[in-house]
Amino acid sequence: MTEMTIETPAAPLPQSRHVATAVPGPRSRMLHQERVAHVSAGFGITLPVFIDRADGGILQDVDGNRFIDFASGIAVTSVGAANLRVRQRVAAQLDRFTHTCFMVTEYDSFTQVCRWLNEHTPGDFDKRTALFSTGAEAVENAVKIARAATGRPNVLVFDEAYHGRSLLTMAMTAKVNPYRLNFGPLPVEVFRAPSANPLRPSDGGAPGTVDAAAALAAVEDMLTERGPETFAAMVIEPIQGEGGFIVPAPGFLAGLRTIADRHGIVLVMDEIQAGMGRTGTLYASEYEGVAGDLTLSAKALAGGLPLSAVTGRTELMNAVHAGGLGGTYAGNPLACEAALAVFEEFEDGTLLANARSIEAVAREVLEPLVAEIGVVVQFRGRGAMLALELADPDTLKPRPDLAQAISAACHAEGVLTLTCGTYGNVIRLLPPLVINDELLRDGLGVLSGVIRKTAAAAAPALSGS
Ligand code: PLZ
Repeated sequence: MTEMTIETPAAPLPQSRHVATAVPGPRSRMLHQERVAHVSAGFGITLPVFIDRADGGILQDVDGNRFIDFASGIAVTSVGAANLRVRQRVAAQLDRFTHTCFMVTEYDSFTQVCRWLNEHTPGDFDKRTALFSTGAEAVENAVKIARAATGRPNVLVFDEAYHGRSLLTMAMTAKVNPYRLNFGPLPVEVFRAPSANPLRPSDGGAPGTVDAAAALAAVEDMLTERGPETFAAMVIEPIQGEGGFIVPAPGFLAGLRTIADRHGIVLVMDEIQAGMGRTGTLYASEYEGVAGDLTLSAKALAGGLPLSAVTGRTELMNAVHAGGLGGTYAGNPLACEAALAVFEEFEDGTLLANARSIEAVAREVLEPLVAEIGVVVQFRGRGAMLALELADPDTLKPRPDLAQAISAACHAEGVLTLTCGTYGNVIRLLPPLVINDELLRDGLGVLSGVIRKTAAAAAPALSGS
């Protein structure tokens, strides 16, 4: 048997955009053909290039193309995809052991991750944490905990929500295609209330007319009709992610807090996409001064390793019978070490400041497009969770065709953008918080150039040119 050695790349990955071939290049095309021959067709793909290395703000593919990363693996690699602290801690743990199963024998890193989350999640009350692996698992377990604590069955969720792909969480997710199509029947205990989307009010009112009070009255009506005493939990994203990077009307989250308190409903803050520093505060709900009874963390929590958490009031977290929570890989030791490295990265406040300066730079480059180009109807978001919505400026009819065309053109020029939204007409930016200023400006420059070109080609009258 030949001896294996771990080769660490000697040279740092250049932090510059470089388009060496057509995108995707020949090697990626070949690998993609092989993928199709072996991988279930059920997985979609945003950009079919195969990644060889990633670090900082760059993804390098097998053809030598270097893409500016405006995706972070969907808000995961906030500290970079090859963060030194993460690599060192995980490597040291690899040498000790990879797994014991926390339900079989214990290890201290699990406790330390829970301790940090108890201390840093919103809410000035005594807390406990439970660790799992994926975001959907955190959501499912929050519902289990809320049911065990309240003895009630029902769950309230909102328009435009995304909470996962497992059977319960896909029922909690609003969008049918691709998430729910063909996968029913769905659990019947999930009810959906209007959200407070400032651009597209659920009540069909004119844009900008939504106020939190009206949306909250609709939530109360919904609860009254179904019986508030049947609801265990109310689950909300402080900024809705997959649904379109929607920042709810001010006061909406605080109003939900009041309603939850009035009816003894557990308020679950799904911070899986918006949390862990993404928006410039550790948790996005801090902007509204609202604390969930349970707060969910995942994605960026462990710098790319699978780890998720439910953190919340001790009386809720401890209402579950011993043995009621768990999972073979829940709080895997490699993932826990990675999370401890991520916490160290957040310690001096630089990453949070980076998120805020990413917003400032992106606002400077992208916000003028709203006035300049009719179909860019809104620039929104917080910190490094930002989006542009494409729609007809008069009717607000969504233009997913333009969002797709713009995104594809960015990909061809070496900038990895993602789309989102109920209508697929939103371009979202989720750069790693460690992206340098030059790369950020280069990527934003490509995006704004592409938007101008695409809008002008699609509808000269609307582009203002
Ligand atoms: N809650 C708020 O954003 C995951 C989904 C990608 P998992 N969002 C990315 C896809 O198409 O599958 C997400 C989220 C919020 C829960 C989840 C679910 O987290 O780790 O994907 O299970």
